[in-house]
Amino acid sequence: MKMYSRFFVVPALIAGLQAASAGDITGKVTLNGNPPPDQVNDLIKADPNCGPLHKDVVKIQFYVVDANKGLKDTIITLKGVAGKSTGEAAPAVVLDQTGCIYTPTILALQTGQKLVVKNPDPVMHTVHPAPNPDSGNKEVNKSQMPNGPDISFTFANPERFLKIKCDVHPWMLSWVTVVDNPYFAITGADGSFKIANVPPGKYTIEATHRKASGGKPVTKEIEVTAAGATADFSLDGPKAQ
Ligand SMILES: [Cu+2]
Repeated sequence: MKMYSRFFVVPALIAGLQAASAGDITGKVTLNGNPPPDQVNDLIKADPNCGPLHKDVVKIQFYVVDANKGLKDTIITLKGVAGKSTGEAAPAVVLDQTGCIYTPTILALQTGQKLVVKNPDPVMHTVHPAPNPDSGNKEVNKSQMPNGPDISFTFANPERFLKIKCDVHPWMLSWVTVVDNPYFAITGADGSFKIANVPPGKYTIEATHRKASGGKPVTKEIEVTAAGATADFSLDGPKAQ
């Protein structure tokens, strides 16, 4: 009889743990409509220092969409989890400058999490975070010599698409979304995303792209259980708006 009681107790314990455990939110963002043609970056071509670093024509892509309309670089965030930043303990996020182009151009990190900017270029850049004045984040402008040491920044307050620019090269722009919790994601090349280990509960989930749907958040209501949750979004391209 002892054997039987052991077999029954263990599944009951596992079921109890799962009821209170976190789940993953997964989903996909697609673009409704067609993206506009990419623009040619004429400024970089004309620049005597940066132009020769590129053999091919450099394009500016506002919408990165795959064959199935999956929309890359959409920021996914949750409401109702504010003030839970783990940014100070999180690994740094890297922003690279190669050929006078920021890579990636869309980033997201937490308040207090380090943004490390690298300059492997044979060109001097300035790294100039220019936050929205309402955010309370600080504007800073630092020069970075060719192959110079890394520069680090942190941001104290949440902000959507905080602009980072280079005052030497006006086409250099990167957009950093700062959140105050670890529950966020950026969609990949196929438009999909995953936010892992979200505490169970009801949330408003937001998908924000810098251009699609007018750059405004598109929201959905979800409930996360131990089995997770899914949230798919369709954001409007320029012709669908
Ligand atoms: Cu520059």
